[in-house]
Amino acid sequence: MKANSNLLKVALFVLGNVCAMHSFATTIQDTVFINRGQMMAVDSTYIPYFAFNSSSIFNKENSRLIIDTGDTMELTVINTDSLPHGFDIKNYPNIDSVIPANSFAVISFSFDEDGAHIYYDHTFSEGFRYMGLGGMIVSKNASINVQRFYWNMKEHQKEYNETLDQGLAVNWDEYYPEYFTINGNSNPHINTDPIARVVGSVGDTIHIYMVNTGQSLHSIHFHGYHSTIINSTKFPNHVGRSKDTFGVHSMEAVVVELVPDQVGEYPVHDHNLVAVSGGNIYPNGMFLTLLID
Ligand SMILES: [Cu+2]
Repeated sequence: MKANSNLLKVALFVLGNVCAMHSFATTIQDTVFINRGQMMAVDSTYIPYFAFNSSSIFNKENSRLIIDTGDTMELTVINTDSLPHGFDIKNYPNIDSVIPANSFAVISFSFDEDGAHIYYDHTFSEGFRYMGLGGMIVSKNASINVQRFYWNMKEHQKEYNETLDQGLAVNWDEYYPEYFTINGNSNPHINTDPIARVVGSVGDTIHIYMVNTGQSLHSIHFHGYHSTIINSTKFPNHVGRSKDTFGVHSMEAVVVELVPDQVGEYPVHDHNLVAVSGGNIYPNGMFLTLLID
């Protein structure tokens, strides 16, 4: 009887380990479509645009790809456009995929640490990425119990999108963007996006995942609170700094932790003044509020 019960214990132990291993390394599937469309800016101006969407219907907001740390994502990328497009992940080795018109590719990736990453179209000197094809991948450590918000920041100069749309080159030295978006929206619409608009309570632990898929530097200024950098792709040595302004360079990611210490509604905005406008109208740019009760 003793021997049998030991055998049972061993069997349960092995089974337990197999289950634990299984729950640690899952492969998940997702699909994004490369869609061509027109982005309606905050003043109802239309701008030639592309986006990675979850269906073949164009939407100016790029899909967020969310993956648990340690899992593998098998992503099908379907190109619905009449031109070839690329798929790459910033700072990730050996992807560099080019997808012919009306074709698809399957791309696998995984991340070990909690953080924000950028997937994008690297072709056409990143002209298509500027025109919209830049999205966020979130690698989420599910054992960290926090509230998460996501800001994919871009800026646009209508004339540049139109020039690139004709297959022509632009001079980035003369770039002067007039529209500024987070997840495709400008103020006041950013505040109606529950993924972007920070709502919480005093004492909450809030993580804000920021990526800049535009061309310009965005310096994000928080009123009311300091936050702590917990992840930075460009300046890993800045992790741990507690500040109220966070520079996010083009094609870089920064994750900050906010633990509100007071009640209130406080603005967050790009510290560069033009970035708080949209089509020359203030404050229709990169501007939202934190609402803390
Ligand atoms: Cu301010």
